[in-house]
Amino acid sequence: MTATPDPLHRAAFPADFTFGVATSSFQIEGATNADGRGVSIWDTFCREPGRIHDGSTGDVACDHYHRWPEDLNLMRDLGVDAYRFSVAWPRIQADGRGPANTKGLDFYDRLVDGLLERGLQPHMTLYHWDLPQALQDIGGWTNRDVALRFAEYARIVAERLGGRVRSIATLNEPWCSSILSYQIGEHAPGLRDRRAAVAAAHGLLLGHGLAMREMRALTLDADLGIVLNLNPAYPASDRPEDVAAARFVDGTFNRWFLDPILRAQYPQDIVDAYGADAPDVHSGDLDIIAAPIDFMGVNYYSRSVSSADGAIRPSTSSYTDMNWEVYPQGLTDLLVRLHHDYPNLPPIMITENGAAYPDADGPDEHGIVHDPERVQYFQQHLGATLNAIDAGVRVTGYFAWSFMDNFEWAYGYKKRFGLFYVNYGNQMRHWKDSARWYQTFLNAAPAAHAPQPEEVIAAPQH
Ligand code: IFM
Repeated sequence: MTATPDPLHRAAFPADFTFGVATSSFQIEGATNADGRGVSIWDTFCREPGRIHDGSTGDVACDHYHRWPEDLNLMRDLGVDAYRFSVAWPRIQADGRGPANTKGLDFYDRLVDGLLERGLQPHMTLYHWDLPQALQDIGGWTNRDVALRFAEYARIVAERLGGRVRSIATLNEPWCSSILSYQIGEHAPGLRDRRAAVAAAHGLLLGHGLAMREMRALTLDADLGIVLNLNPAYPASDRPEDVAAARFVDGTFNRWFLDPILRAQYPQDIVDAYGADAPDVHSGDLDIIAAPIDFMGVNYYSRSVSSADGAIRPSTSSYTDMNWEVYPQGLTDLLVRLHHDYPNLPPIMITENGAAYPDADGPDEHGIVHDPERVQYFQQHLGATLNAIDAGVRVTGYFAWSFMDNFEWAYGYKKRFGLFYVNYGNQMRHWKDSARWYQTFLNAAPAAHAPQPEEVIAAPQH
């Protein structure tokens, strides 16, 4: 295995490796009433008292709906190859069905053209949680009709934009839009019902498979796939009960989504554990869900450590502002494990990786935010990615989460994940040291000698 070069630079990665940044529609766009957009479940959820920690909404967010040209300019200055964004379903079909809203499609059309004009590859996600409220009113993802509506929406968007984007992911993190949303109740629609959550997970996967079928029929050049958030589960000890606890976490979090997509089956141990709450799988569903994909998107943030008595928090580790353990080795382990356990695995794109830190001091007198912990987080996880590539795993891209600070769901605007700092008072974007570091990493030629610190900090071009 090659040791991670110090300092790390992109030349250590395969020449065609894609580096990008990622966001999602509801977290940045704002303009929730513009141009015929319908109401999403997150608009509703934000208005329910106590749901969002700081009482905020997505009404303005980063105002990206109006400021996208400046944001794309910043991405170009940053030097990334690619931008991963998501399409807001209620902008395309206000109630989740029926004819497309042209003005909604026009927005993403301009965005895609704006990316291409700046030499940036568009990577599009169709569903990053902003379900039209009208579809929640008929049961959301627990209603199989919603999976059919999703396939129809996917066709509409792919017909209009699919010829110009590099990849299309159907869903982002179906664990979050099912278990976290219908069982744990932390995300919209905020239910606490395991049976509904498991049904929603199945509905989402079915929607993914049906959307794949619709989009394949269009014979696009874009790669088609899905994005899962995966959480490697480690036992706290070798005791059989701790090992079993970790296996259960792995089963509900990871295998529940990986196995149907890559093996056309649900993991039997978890089907048994769910008992009467297991999903109602119709004949043919699993073949639809297991339609071949061109890439597997992996979002990695942290790991879990399980014991028979519950989750453990290793005391020697450091934690991000989300209280998530910083554990880069988990990314290498996860990628290697996927490679070994799933013979049908297509190339992996790391579609999200990043860390929230408070950035409490805000911009300094030069307008720069100093975020050394985030710089270190990115360095460590890019190194962990490189180690997996060296171990033989096919990883083709890495997208930092996030391009800029944004609406962090139930946490509102208090958690900052951005490479760029957003002043929500005046909507100014500020470079953080992590953005400057990424810029240097992306632009640096392989060094013939170990550069001194002043050589590796490039001045931002903005
Ligand atoms: O902000 C989210 C994103 O929407 C989905 N993946 C995890 C990120 C950090 O929580």
